[in-house]
Amino acid sequence: MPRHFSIRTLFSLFVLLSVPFTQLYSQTAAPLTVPGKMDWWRKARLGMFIHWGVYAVPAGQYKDQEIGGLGEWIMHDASIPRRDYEQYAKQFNPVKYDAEAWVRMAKEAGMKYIVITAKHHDGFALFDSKASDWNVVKATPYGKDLLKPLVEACRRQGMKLGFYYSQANDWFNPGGAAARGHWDPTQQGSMDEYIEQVAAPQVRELLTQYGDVVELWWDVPTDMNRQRADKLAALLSLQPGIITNDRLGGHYNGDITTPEQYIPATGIAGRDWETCMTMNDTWGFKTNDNNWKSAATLIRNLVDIASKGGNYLLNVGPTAEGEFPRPIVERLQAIGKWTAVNGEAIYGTTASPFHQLPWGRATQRKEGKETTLYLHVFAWPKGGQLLVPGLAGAFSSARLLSNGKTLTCKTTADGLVIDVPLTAPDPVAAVIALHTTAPLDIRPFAIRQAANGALVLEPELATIHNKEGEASAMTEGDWDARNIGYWTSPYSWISWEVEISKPGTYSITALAGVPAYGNALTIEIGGQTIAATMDRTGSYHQYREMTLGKVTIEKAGKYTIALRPTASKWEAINLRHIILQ
Ligand code: FHN
Repeated sequence: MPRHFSIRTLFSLFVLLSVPFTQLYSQTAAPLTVPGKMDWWRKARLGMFIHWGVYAVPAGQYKDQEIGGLGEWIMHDASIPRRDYEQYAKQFNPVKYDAEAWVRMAKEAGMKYIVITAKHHDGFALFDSKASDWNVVKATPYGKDLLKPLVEACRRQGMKLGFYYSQANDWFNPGGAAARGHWDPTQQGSMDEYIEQVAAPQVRELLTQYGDVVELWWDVPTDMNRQRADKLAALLSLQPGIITNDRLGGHYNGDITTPEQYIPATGIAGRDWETCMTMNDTWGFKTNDNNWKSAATLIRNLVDIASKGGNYLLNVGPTAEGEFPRPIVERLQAIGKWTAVNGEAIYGTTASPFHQLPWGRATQRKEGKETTLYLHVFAWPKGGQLLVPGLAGAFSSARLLSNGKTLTCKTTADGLVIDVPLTAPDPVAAVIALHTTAPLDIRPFAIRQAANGALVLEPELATIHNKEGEASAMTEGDWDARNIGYWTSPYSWISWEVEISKPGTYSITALAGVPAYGNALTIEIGGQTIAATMDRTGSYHQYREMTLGKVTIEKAGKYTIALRPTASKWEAINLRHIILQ
């Protein structure tokens, strides 16, 4: 047994030996019954995904052509014959690979675990596998196992390490599946033999020769059936307490759900979940993909995900020489600068207790009777006061994490008002910590009319109702101009809680971007339903004020305003706001 199996593993092995195997992997693949195995993971919040392999050599180009799509899919997308693709392996010589530096950059960014592609869909193993010669030791001039140095560096620096393994898609080893069909006769073969002779032995190698493995990240279960999945799932007991995801196939749902390239609008109730995301548009390195997300976006994504109780698995695609591209290094440094100051508001916290906040997100930390609320302010208030809508109860003080400064706060009918500096201590996400020993008391917040009588309904104060499993409408955009977007499903609807103090007849207008040929929807308020249409503006980003109709409110009071698409005439739109005037 490798010398660096941790105490955790030894303890878990003891637990396992006392549990009949049949109980370990139940039919619905309930997580391995090692008590508390998710605890560290739920505290970690931020991990590094690494997509690295032979595909970094062509890096998006084939026969002098730019190949669109994901860098790691180039063999498939350009239908590159195996014998041609093998030539890239002969050029794969990552002489600049420095595992210590990689781990240090992840650690300094505030990442608590790394998941690396041990083998992606092109079948190329980054490790010394006896199950297939299509690996870095046998097929490249580099000739050495790439995972072992990373394992050592992680152990030395206290970083947890997991492996991504493409268990079904394998475009090189005969019998492997291909999501959109094979293109090279040499790919033909029995998938069951491929599972038996390549996938299962390689997963066993990964789970027995590289110390503690904290995550096994299955991916794209093309042609996976129960019988094939069982063979692979059974191997997980080699690593007691290992965490796996929902992508094995064969109806295994693993321990975590894996939203990819998006953040679920309201998290995923009842599941641990991990949003995986690229910093540009490709997982594997591409020379010409420079569509980088800003560091601010990445930091706010981390906050948004933590506020919904999820983890962020942020991707790095190293070059064929073994280096992180400069734009990635810069973003990791910026994330590290932010987490160094504000990490206590992320690590070990749980989801926000608020339904919605107009200026940003919240996380919380409970320790016995002590609750610390962390307010992550993206849109800093202009007038020197921050309203936390609906928050009642006494808060002794508020503290700016950036400099420890104490802020005064007072309770009002609308919620807690905090006196804040006129300029944001951090333009990306400034964090205010509120501390209380009393149970949190958050009242439903109703939007009130402005002094001129206007009732402005903004995205971040809306409740977005998505149908389970449907495409989810969500808020998006810059924090000085948020909109509700991805509103593709007519079953998603939105509502606001409002308080109308002045009865009368109100016009209802919308500021929307309507790319399609008009939309139909209904507006419900106080038992009245107004049918409305939205005229085409030309694109999501061409916003125009449009009149939706009129409504008469007879009585002052609290109301719910609901906007429901008309299913027969609905196309996605971007909605910036609704105003009743
Ligand atoms: O096809 C893969 C893709 O290459 C990449 O590995 C992502 C990462 O989550 N997973 C699959 C696409 O969903």
